[in-house]
Amino acid sequence: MKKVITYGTFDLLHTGHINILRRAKSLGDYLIVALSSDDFNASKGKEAYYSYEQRKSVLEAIRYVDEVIPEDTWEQKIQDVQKHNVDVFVMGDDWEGKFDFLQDHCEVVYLPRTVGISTTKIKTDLNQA
Ligand code: C2G
Repeated sequence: MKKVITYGTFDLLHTGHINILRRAKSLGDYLIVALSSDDFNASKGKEAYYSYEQRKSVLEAIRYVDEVIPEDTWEQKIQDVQKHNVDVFVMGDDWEGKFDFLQDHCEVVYLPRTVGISTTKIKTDLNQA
């Protein structure tokens, strides 16, 4: 079984998230999403609209997602790859190059972001509505 992992906040789920999840799953047979905890988001300077548990429930309902684990630190990725026997690490290309250190442990793939949509844009547009 070829296992894929990706990381993120996945707040206010949108087609950009769905597109990366679909493409990540297409690279293997089993997709793990390491979902940013509320505390980790705070350390990223992000405050998600939905709580970790709410975001987790949404992700678990997506056909491409096989497992959701918590992302609590920047430093857990190597341990996650080893612990879950991950073959492929996937992120959007806004992170291009940032996680190349994982190449010693698994394949590292950066996929083009979906243009024109983001959680930040949703919040901004709604504030102006
Ligand atoms: N994404 C995308 N297209 C968009 C928006 C997001 O492909 N229009 C991708 C991002 O590149 C990322 C994933 O969707 O791979 C999740 O995005 P976020 O929830 O914004 O996650 P982020 O804040 O980038 O956190 O340790 C890594 C971090 O947890 C990543």
